[in-house]
Amino acid sequence: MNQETEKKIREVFPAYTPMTELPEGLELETAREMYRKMALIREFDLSAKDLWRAGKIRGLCHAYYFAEAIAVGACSALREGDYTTSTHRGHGHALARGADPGRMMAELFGKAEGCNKGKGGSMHIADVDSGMLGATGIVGSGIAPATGAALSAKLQKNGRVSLCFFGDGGSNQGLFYESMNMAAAWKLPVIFLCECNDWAIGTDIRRVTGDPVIAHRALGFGLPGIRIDGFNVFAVYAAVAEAARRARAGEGPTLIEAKYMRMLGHHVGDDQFYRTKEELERISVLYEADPLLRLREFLLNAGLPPQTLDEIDREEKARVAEAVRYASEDCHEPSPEELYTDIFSDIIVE
Ligand SMILES: Cc1ncc(C[n+]2csc(CCOP(=O)(O)OP(=O)(O)O)c2C)c(N)n1
Repeated sequence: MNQETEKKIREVFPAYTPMTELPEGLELETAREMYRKMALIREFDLSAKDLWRAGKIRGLCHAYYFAEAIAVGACSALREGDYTTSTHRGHGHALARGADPGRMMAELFGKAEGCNKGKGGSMHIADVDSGMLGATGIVGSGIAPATGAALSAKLQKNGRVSLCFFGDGGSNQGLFYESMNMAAAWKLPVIFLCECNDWAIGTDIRRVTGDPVIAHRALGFGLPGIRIDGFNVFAVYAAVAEAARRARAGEGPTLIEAKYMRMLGHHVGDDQFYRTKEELERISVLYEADPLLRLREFLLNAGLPPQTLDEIDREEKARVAEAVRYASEDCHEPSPEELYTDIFSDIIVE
């Protein structure tokens, strides 16, 4: 990226940081696989958007477009067995933890073979086997279960860490403060990761938030709070790796605010007429900071041949196409008898 473009990006997005080197402890092969995960999420959500707009899937559907570096950077710094909770915008979180795209797409189609037997839809994907305890349409409500999972890890001394994703809108929910307070007092191994895009549907953060720097809120609880570039997958990885190290060492929680920008509407059917033409024009420079393209550029500069990355793009596109085919052709509508089963949660966090 040339200096002129970088300057323009910083004017709109001051959190921008260049991707100059691999973070400590991260191999180039792992970074390449992070690219694969980001490409998968991008393709999955662009397909879901088209399918929703074509009337093939029902219920609200929120794209993780342009936030891919946050889920992938964060989940790559976690270990198998660690816990995550998610939001209404959770496809990226589930895929980054390793959930199966076919079963996820079946869930979006409301099919019995879906991760939640077709009863949850886009906003309620859970994949407990991969550590994804659940997404939720109730804004901010993943924060308390993640704190509870961290308490269970602490009591059982199993070395696990719990990470909750939530938005800047979610950060204005009371249970965020209750959870942070309890986690700080009891030094629970939990990471609070705010995906801050400055918008909650059509409400600008500055209208409803006294101090729009979410990271500052950690101060009141005696915790470290950091703000990072959410378009930079390495910055996210490094911040979560350090927070996880702290958590496993018994030093307690961390609040991370990953800044990014929501380039599409709130959900895939939202044409966001509440954003002015001037704002949309102003942020259009951020297409130059596309998190997927930034990682691609880094990998090319590190010596990976373009063919390798093109091949990954093709493979992940094919995976998503197969997921759509599976969901629409091979899967079944749930039977009416299923209506009254699985109504209450029986997930036991071991
Ligand atoms: C408790 C609650 N209040 C309001 C809503 C309606 N609602 C759905 S998404 C949303 C905005 C959430 O914004 P944010 O947490 O910043 O996440 P983003 O959509 O930006 O990823 C709101 C207000 C809801 N689902 N739950």
